[in-house]
Amino acid sequence: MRNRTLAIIKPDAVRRRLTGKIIDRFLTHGFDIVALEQVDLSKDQAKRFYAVHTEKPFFNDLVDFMTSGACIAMVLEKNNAVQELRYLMGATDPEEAAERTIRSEFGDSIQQNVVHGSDSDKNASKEIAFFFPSVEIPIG
Ligand code: IDP
Ligand code: MG
Repeated sequence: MRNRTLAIIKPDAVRRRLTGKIIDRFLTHGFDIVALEQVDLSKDQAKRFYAVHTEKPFFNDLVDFMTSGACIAMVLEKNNAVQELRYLMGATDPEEAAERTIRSEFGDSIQQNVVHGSDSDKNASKEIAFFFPSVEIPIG
C-alpha cells in the first residue's frame, strides 16, 4: 500500500552539507517527496516532537542537538513507506547499522545519526501533522 512517512535531515547532516547526498538516497530508493521544509526547531518544539523520550537520560542532549541548527523535514511517499525508510536509514546507532544504510555511511554517533524516520503509521500521521498540518495522510 502506497503511504507516507516523515523524514528529518538532522542538524549534524545539514551542517556537514550532506543534504543532497541524503535526498539522493531517498529518491534512488524510490521515495517521492510530497513536502519539504527547512526549519529551526525551538526547544519547545523539539521537546514536543520527542515527548516519548522525556524520561530518557539522553533527552536534554537530544533537544540541544535538534535545536543546534537547521533541520530539513520532509514527507516521503512510497509503498510501505514507514518500514522502507527505517530500513534505508539503518539502526539508531551507526555502529550497529547495516552496511550501505544512511546512518552506517554518514552517522557519527548514536546521537548524531543524521536522519529521523517515523517508526509506525500512527506516529507518521502525528509527525506529518506536526510539521505539515495541511498535508493529507493517506490511511495505509
Ligand atoms: P530512532 O531515531 O532510531 O527512532 P530513538 O530511540 O527514537 O531512535 O531515539 C531518538 C533519537 O535520540 C535518536 O535518533 C538519537 O538521535 C537519539 N538517541 C537515541 N538513543 C540515544 C542514546 O543512547 N544516547 C544519545 N542519543 C540517543
Ligand atoms: Mg524513534
